[in-house]
Amino acid sequence: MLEGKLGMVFGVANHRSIAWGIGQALAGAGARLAFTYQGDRLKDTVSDLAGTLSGSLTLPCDVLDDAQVDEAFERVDREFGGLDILVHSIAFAPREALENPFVETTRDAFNTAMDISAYSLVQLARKAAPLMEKRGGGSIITMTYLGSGRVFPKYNVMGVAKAALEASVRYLASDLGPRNIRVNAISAGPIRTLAGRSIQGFTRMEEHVREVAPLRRNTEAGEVGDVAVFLASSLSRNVTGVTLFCDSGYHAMGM
Ligand code: NAD
Ligand code: 0WE
Repeated sequence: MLEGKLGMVFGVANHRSIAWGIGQALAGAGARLAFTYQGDRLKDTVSDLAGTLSGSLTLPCDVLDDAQVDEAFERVDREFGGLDILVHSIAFAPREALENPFVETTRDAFNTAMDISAYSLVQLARKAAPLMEKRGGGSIITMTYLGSGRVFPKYNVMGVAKAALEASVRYLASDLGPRNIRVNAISAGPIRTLAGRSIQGFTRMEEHVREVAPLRRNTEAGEVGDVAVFLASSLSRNVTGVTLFCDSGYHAMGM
């Protein structure tokens, strides 16, 4: 499905990361990938994971550092000569902003969450566009959560950032569509990743999903990966600006 395609995957922290589930699925479908990691701390883990996929690259990229972002795209341009797929699987809010009541969110915490979790998609899309244009178009995929549109206790400023992210998907789709670059989001159900499992009450949330979601089970990173293969492939060539749910159908329920 993705034979000969070139991709860049942002957001692998360890083997549980949704970005890793997506990377494995894209590579399984034939794509060659560059994985970026945030900070030296993650270098060895991400290099070891990427090393299990043939032809892959590993590069540093903290989205708060414009120089690192520029360097990452320059290297991919040099080594790949273009880009077909970009996966954005990055989010962060200061811990206290996910623990205290939302009304207590500081300006700093609000800005940090928006910068890393929403603005970074705009930044990466702008950098990817010229590389994708060289290939006649491309597919940009980001990760979101149902907390963008409804209140999940303690998701707080992340919900606000995801609302901005989903709106950014639509505005980016509008800007980049004429260059045959599609922009879509996958809204995943709760998954026990580094970012997921540190949330208190995560086990209760999983139990709840298992009880009420139409498919009566939770979401796995590999299933999100398979949706990403669809969004990266020509099967979705007429799909852009959408948020696709991969959540056992949970979003459809009112009770
Ligand atoms: P994760 O912790 O494995 O991934 C989050 C990634 O964000 C990490 O790799 C981290 O290094 C990266 N990151 C944070 N700050 C960064 C920065 N300044 N520069 C570059 N990278 C930075 O957790 P995950 O659950 O795989 O999260 C990936 C995405 O999926 C996030 O957008 C998250 O909101 C979304 N999501 C997660 C769930 C869930 O339940 N786990 C559900 C729906 C959506
Ligand atoms: O997007 C997320 C979580 C992202 C996240 C996680 C952390 C934990 C560690 C962002 N920033 C931080 N900062 C930290 O210091 N998810 C979709 C997972 C998640 O988080 C929740 C959820 C779900 C699901 C928080 C409350 C309720 C549900």
